Amino acid sequence: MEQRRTLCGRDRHRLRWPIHRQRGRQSVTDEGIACSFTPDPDGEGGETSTTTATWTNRDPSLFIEVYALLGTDLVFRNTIAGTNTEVTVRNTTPEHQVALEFFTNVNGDCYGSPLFACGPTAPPTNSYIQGMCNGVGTGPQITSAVFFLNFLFLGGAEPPCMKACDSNGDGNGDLSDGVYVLAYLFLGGPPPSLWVDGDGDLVPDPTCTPAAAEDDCKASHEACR
Ligand SMILES: [Ca+2]
Ligand SMILES: [Ca+2]
Repeated sequence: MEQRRTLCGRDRHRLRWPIHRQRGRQSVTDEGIACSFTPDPDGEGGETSTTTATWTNRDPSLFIEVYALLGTDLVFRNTIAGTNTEVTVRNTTPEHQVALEFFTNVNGDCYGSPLFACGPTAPPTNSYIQGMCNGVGTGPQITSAVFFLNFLFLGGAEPPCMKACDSNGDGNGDLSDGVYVLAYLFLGGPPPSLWVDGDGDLVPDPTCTPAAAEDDCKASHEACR
């Protein structure tokens, strides 16, 4: 065993991909790799931010090489024992992926696996229909305008997706948004600006819009799930 380890260690750079990457250890992890990102605790730059990768390891390798991957920029970080199922890579950003290459000997020759890479899991994107402040149904009704006015002035329930209550799209949520919805419903006023004409009849339809991070959208609207 020791002799084979030495062989793999000695030859691994010469035998690095593309020579052997598509052979050998194609399925060393049972369920792929999962990653999570931990930002710098003091929030002042990324010196101590980390990305941790975990995986199952049903067939331990001789060793595993660990890389940080940013776009197409692959940077070697370190080599860890083949029995590991977790590694933490430092000085990463949320955009970084951790890439692993598993090495072993096959018939006395050293093989590296294809790269297994993962990035932090993006939070799910909530979607909303602009103008539908209460998030119920498929388009604004008088109840959604009343819901927003209740929230603004009477301490009513918080909207599931605050951005949706900005019916006229001016960036503020206020009384004019309730008026805008009522004008749309009863006076032939324009629909909310984020609606698009989904069926081609030249009339904008209630449209699910993915919320941006700053949109304060805690849950998807019922019709957008
Ligand atoms: Ca508004
Ligand atoms: Ca339409």
